[in-house]
Amino acid sequence: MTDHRLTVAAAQLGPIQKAEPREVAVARMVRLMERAHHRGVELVVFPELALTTFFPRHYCEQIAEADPWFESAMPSNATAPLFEAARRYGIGFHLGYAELTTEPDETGAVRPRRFNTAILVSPAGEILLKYRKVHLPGHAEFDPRRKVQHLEKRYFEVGNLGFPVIRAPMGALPGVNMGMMICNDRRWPEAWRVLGLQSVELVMLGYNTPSINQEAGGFEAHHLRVFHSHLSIQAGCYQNACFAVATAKAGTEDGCELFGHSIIVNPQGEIIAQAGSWDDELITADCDFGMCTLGRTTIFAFEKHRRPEAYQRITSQVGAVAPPVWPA
Ligand code: CDT
Repeated sequence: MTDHRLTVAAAQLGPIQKAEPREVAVARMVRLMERAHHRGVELVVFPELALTTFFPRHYCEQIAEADPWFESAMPSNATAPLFEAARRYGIGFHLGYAELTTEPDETGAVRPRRFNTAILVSPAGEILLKYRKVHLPGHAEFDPRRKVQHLEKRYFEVGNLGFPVIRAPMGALPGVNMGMMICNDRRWPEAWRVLGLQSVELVMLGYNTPSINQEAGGFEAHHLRVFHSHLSIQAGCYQNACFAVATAKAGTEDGCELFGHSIIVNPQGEIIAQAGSWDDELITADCDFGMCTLGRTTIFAFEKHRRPEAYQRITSQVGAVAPPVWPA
């Protein structure tokens, strides 16, 4: 029987404080890759913005003041040890980071651009796939009502690469269909379905999610924050017949708590591994991609059952409209 299994890990990171240089974070990540190697892992998934503190909680009047938190080269001197570890151990990895690039915008003007980005790197150290976060939560201006800011809309542009999927060798497998999303994207079924429509088998995603909802638009109990994260990922996997490795940054960072609870989920929507600490922690699972077949050929055989003609509102409309009122 053909073996379709890949051993994957979520490499959860404990907090990275504001003053900590990225070299310290990279050294921690290399240690996690070494542990992954000892546990037979073939692909490691690191969190969103894994190299620094979650800096969108800090306000800078001039956006360029935040540039020290961004990477303008990948790899760089500071991140090269991750690529070297990948080659040394023969392990692929997924990395989230803040990307500063100079490239044309939609009008053709060449200018500095900032994205919340993730890459997938092969065991040979080549970048196989890049994704730029589409759903940016939070706000663009300083909000005096909030105890903690969430300024992703200030520091990042909306990702312009869609939701790409690549089929590439990984571990002992000749090809795995791999795609990415970042943090808030996991709450949007549209993102999962766009990946599902490209036959994704493994979704990699990193997140930084505060334990407390600072939006203060209504009460959200602490435990429900974790529940909603897991619910979204488990539903995404089930409805698109894929695995997901969802990796958190966890613990108290710059005085703000991030809830951790990294998970690996199978195509039945079951959690097959879960982090128990709010620290650097490696959780692993064997993903048998043969498990994707059941959903894909039965209840979620898209080619047989999807009705895009009835979904027109999904792409033509952004906000919700009010329904007609009865009686007409
Ligand atoms: N990083 C990220 O996208 N975090 C969001 C928190 C939203 S609160 C403004 C999340 O959806 O987990």
